[in-house]
Amino acid sequence: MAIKTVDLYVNGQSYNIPLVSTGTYRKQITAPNKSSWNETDHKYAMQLKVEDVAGNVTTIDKNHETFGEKMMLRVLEDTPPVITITSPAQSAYLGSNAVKVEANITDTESGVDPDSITIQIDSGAVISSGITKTPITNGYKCSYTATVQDGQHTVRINASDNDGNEAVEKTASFTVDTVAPELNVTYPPETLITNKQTITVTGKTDTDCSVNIKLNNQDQGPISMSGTGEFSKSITLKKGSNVIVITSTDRAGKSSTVQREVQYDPDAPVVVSIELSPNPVGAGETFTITVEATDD
Ligand SMILES: [Ca+2]
Ligand SMILES: [Ca+2]
Ligand SMILES: [Ca+2]
Repeated sequence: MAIKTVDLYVNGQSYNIPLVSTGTYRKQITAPNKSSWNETDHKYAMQLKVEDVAGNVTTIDKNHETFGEKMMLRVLEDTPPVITITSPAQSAYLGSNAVKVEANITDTESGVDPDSITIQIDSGAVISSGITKTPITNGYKCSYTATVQDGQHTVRINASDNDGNEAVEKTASFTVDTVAPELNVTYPPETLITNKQTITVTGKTDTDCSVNIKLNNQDQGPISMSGTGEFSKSITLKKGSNVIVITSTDRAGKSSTVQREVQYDPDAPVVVSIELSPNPVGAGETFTITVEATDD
């Protein structure tokens, strides 16, 4: 007898495999254009049917004792996952040594392999455990709290999909600064009484800071600063008591505040009365002067 047909069934398609030499059938077949990851056992289950001219059929599928494994086709896609770091933002200044690292990792076909997700801070150990992975559409939202020293750091995130495609590594650089700024106000001193209405507040702070001056609760506007952190601002006092609050804030939001109190007294004393007693006075005798005066 003779074989009539040899057919292969893959992913809903059938292919006739032609005879190429006595007893041998061969065909080049285009694989499904989709990863087999989401199939049972991550493989396409194929069926081979060989029929003779009398109508007898031999079917070989994945359950066949000898050739079962040959009927399982693993198909790999080639698009890597996409990593988006959502925290920390690039160039962020953070005020805490506990840094929240967050990223969304997605892959549209075979999907992100959760075990492939790694986080690395600077040149430290590659972290793969302790990362919280919350499923989102086509992937995971990952979060991890890293403990780092003050200073500049870079976080690196890597991942692969279930078909072994590695994502382009994503990085974010950030600065941790937990120390409040130095703030040295050189003028005015802690308390000052002056007859000048305009005085210049001067001082020095860290170079990465911005300075704010409030006079009697009123913002005195932009303060220019030298490259070495010196600042000065001319302010106009009101008569009487004035409160000056100087605040320096660094880029991580930590601030230091200094307060000064200045009395502005523009008025000369007022003499109310003068009395001499006795007057006239005898030569060489004593007399007493009594002065009444006030000052605001
Ligand atoms: Ca992929
Ligand atoms: Ca600081
Ligand atoms: Ca006075």
